Amino acid sequence: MRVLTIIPTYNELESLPKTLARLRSAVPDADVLIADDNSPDGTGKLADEFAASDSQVHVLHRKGKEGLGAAYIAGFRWGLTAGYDVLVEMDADGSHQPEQLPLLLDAVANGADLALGSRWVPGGTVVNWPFHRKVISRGGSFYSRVLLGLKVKDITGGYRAFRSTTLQAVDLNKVDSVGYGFQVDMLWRVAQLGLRVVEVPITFVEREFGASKMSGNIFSEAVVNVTKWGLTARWAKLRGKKHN
Ligand SMILES: Nc1nc2c(ncn2[C@@H]2O[C@H](COP(=O)(O)OP(=O)(O)OP(=O)(O)O)[C@@H](O)[C@H]2O)c(=O)[nH]1
Ligand SMILES: [Mg+2]
Repeated sequence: MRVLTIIPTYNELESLPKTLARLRSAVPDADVLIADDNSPDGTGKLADEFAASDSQVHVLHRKGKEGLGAAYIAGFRWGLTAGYDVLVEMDADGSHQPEQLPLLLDAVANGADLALGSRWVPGGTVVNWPFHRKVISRGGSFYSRVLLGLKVKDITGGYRAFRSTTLQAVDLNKVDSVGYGFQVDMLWRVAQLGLRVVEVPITFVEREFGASKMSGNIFSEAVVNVTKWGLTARWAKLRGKKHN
């Protein structure tokens, strides 16, 4: 399996070198694509330096901050064109431990169309998160699960491995969510296609360096979208039943 790990970055000068070094040593066969949104702190330039000295590291320079979702979509397109079999999402800040990537890759090798790193299944956990973050994450997953009728426990998690055929089956042009909503959006599309989603327990470690890009807008985007998708799907089901 040819694996590409996509790492979106926005001002991750301190975190990126550590994450990259850990990834290259934990899974040396996996190539890396850093998708940088023209970070003012020079992360993109640093990424170029890594790429210059390591032929398995690539950089996608984007013109400005357009959100995590847009960076991943561009990265997916790049990876699909280059012919990778598995495309991985990984944060730059160390929250997604590169040493646990083999667990996700094993799940794909064993038949998963999408392997989800999960904090909220037995064996999964979060290190260094304040109580309110846990409540938001678990509450958000619970709300999405109930509204969308999904069985997955960690719906907003962003440590994921997609089989290339899964991304080919999803209409990427239609995915326009920006923040956490992007993760829910992708999962909702994959689930609707009836593909095989497998949750893998991970230990998520809160970032040590740099600033969070989580914002109120990102949060409300996710809540609004999930509510819209959930109600639309229920309405369609209801109408379908009435016509029968
Ligand atoms: N290219 C790009 N990357 C982004 C953007 N927003 C966030 N990222 C990256 O996406 C990853 C996740 O962002 P974080 O800020 O860590 O979000 P978070 O994990 O929800 O927040 P924390 O828990 O505070 O770390 C990091 O690697 C960021 O650098 C963006 O607009 N463009
Ligand atoms: Mg983070």
